[in-house]
Amino acid sequence: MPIPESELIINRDGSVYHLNLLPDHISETIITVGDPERVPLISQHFDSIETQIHKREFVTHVGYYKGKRLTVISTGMGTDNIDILLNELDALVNIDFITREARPLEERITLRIVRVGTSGALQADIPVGSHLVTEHAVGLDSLMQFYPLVETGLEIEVATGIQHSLDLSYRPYCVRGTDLLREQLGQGMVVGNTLTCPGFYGPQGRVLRLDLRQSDLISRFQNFRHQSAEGEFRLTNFEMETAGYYALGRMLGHEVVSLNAIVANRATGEFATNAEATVNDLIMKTLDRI
Ligand code: R1P
Ligand code: URA
Repeated sequence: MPIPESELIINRDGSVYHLNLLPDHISETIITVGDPERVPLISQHFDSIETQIHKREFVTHVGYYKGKRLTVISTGMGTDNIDILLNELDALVNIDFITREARPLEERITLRIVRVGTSGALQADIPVGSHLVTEHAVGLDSLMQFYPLVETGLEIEVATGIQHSLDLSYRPYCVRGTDLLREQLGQGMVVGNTLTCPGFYGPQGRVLRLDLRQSDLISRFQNFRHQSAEGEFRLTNFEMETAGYYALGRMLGHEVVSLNAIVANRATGEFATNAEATVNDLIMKTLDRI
């Protein structure tokens, strides 16, 4: 059955609705960033840029780095944007835009998607200026209320434990990322478990003029532990997208990894004096390992 025009929206020029990209535009390896201004910071290292397109917060540069074709896309903030990003990227490679049918299984393409983002550490032993690769992502956002994500026993145990320790009325979701990309790109980085929050202030325990429902939210995040045969699980850092990537990546069959430049530490109260350098170092590591 063809996918109706209202579900897969194709612009008049044949590009997908929000990303504004044609199927031919993207490469199979994609670097994603939150901040649109981070896109040229990455593509400035390319040998050549063949395509530059933008719509809303989605800025895309496609080009070659040391002979390898790469795409860099900005997403803006939050997992609602990651829902758009992953569904539209997948449509570009796995749905025929002429027939509007999903490609048969044997023709499906697996994208390699690397998030290069900033993040706050939750634990004192993860210093500002370090780089962290996400092993498990836990989503406090509502995105997985709408998809039939299949989680392992351990993932459900961790998510249920977090629900109880935060006194939440819903169960968060937990997804372990794919090992291959984490090992390739995360060499020498702190390996951590990332909490994805549906906001930067209250949901990350920041108080400016508004009090929190739970004044000890940060220490609840910091002190959460889950023991299993695989060892002790603790939350290491938080940000606003990773769990959406890991969950949609698993369901759509794409390899995804989240690399985090630690710019704040909520245990010590520090913010990086040179966050740009930490992000730039992470960009160079990513380009050289991808
Ligand atoms: C908040 O400042 C933003 O920074 C982090 C969070 O996930 C959120 O998007 O990531 P980026 O630096 O990739 O935007
Ligand atoms: N991004 C976040 O979402 N939180 C932080 O503390 C730092 C960067």
